[in-house]
Amino acid sequence: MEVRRWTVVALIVAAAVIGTAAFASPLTNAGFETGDLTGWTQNVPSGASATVVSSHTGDLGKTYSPVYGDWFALLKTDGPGSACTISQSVSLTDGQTLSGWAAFDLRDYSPYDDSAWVRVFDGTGSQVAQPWYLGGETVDDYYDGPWTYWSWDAPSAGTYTLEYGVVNDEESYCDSYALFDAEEGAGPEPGDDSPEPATWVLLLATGALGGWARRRRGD
Ligand SMILES: [Ca+2]
Ligand SMILES: [Ca+2]
Ligand SMILES: [Ca+2]
Repeated sequence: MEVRRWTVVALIVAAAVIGTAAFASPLTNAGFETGDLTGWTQNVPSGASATVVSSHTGDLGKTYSPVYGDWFALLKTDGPGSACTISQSVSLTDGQTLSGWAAFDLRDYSPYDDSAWVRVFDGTGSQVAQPWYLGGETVDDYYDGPWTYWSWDAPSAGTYTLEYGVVNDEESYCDSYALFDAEEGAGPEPGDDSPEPATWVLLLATGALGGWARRRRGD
């Protein structure tokens, strides 16, 4: 009987370890904690920029800090029709999740509706999803938007390309900014008060150990 109990405990602990590993991002340098764009392919037209920064101030005065760690990516427009992007190809399993945080510092006014996005392309280069998008047509002039969480689950196993982008609308004046960050390893989401699945498993394991110890003492 004792061997069986230890087997159950070992299985529970193993599940906790696997559960924790499942939260690690499949992306390289997902949160830009190298302090640069290592792992990302840049498509930066003349006049635009893609940098990694530790803070940014919107033109309405909002101060942005990293969601995770010390760094986030900051993309600035040029254009029109000439998007500034960074992208990364990644091999995903069926149902595997990509997630992160994005914010838009619009610095233009109607009808010059600059826009920013998170897009996913499949192995043939076709767009399969746009998990996050903001354009000047839906927000106030000079909008300093909040960090917003996005996530996307791969519909099947394969190689996908994640793209972060920003673009000017109609003309090249009044450049806007898009901000991107992501979680690189294990840990709870900001604002999420409920325990992660791995935490639940650990709590169950603790309970199982406690029950076993009580039985050993004959309580
Ligand atoms: Ca970061
Ligand atoms: Ca703004
Ligand atoms: Ca503009």
